[in-house]
Amino acid sequence: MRRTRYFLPTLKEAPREAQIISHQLMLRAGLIDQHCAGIYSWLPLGTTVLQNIADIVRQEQNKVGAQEMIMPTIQSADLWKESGRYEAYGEEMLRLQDRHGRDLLYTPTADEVVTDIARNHLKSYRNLPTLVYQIQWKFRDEIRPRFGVMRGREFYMKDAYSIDMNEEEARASYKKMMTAYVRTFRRLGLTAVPARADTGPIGGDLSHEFLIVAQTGESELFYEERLEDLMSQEDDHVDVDDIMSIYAATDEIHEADKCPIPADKLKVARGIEVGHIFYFGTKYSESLGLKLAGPDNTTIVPHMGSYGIGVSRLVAAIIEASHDDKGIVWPESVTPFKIGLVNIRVSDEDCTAACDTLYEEFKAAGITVLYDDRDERPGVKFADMELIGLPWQVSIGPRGLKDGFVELKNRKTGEIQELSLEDITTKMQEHFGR
Ligand code: P5A
Repeated sequence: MRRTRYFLPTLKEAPREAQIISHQLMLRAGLIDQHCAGIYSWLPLGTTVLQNIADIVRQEQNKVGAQEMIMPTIQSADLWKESGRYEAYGEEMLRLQDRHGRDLLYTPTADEVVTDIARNHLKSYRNLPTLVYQIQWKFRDEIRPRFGVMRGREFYMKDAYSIDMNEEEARASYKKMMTAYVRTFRRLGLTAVPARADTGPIGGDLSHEFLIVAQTGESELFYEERLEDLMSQEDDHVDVDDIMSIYAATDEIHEADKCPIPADKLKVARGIEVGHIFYFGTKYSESLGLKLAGPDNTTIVPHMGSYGIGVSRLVAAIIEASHDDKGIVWPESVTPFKIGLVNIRVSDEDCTAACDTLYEEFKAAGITVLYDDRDERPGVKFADMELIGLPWQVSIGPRGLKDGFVELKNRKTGEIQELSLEDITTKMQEHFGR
């Protein structure tokens, strides 16, 4: 993508209303635009990151056998009246009416709709286990939306739902999802801590919150240190029983005098909740009358769970976990472009020719690249590149070119290498396995 053609409005200063670094950087790097309180437009750069995160979430859901579907954002209130949550949900629910005066609402979650679909279409225990998910916008009329997309009113969530014939099978689905979560957060370059949590208004009896350790986190977190290593190791292997056996709790349920972890192994930190999973038994299957034929002429009431990941919140959480004083430092797995190519002097013919060639080569190799071809001062271009945080910067100036080299900079380490024009493409192709 050529920068002269790309809609990327960067800002030198952060707007005053942005209190935390991720919100400041998201506004400055042109990822989002505030529409009104807690509601944002995603600009091209932000949209690409959001979709890259959603893709990783999707791949890991598919890998454990969850099936993607799409449920409505506007839902009929009838179903919620039936489950008893239309009144109970309170002011966080955005309620609307259609032209016939029928009550509707904008989905804050889809437990009711999934249960309704199941009761319409599932007949027998042989249809179980059923594991489905969607990646869909949600709305919660938060009383105090803040920190940008971290706590928005409209936000993007992956919500999965499991339907099983009994508690034992439901716990197996829960562990499957837990495995998918561990792999997802590892691939996003994050260390997420799965903390035992109260189930809150969702109800039920088994629940974990996944929290990213960051100073600006809203929750306080207590956990055994070795959990960090298990959650951040780089392979696909997940020992879910081991992970679930390790102590981790938020301040809501942590009791210092009952903590099983010796003080020298206990870590205390702040965390951002990026995921929350629940096993809630027969809560919705009972209230909405989901019954299936069981074995030997019996009837079963399925056991259910629901599993959320805050996809839009993750964009902010990744920035909280990965930035420096110059800007964002994207992990390679979610970066909007792999390479930022800087033409230091567009008026120099050789320089521009070399940049154009390299740009075409990267594209041909399937490596995404943002090419800063603007007629701007180098300082402005470099500051922008640092701000938007692409993992690799390639810069070409007349002086280096005369001696036959271009500069390759690693955004994270700051390490700079001088390479020939030929070597740079090969090196990047090898690095990205192209
Ligand atoms: C689980 C899936 C649920 O809604 N029902 C379906 C369950 N859980 S939850 O914990 O309430 O939300 C899941 C994740 O969504 C993110 N999230 C938010 N992100 C941005 N702004 C908000 N206002 C917001 N509220 C929830 C969190 O990451 C949460 O873990």
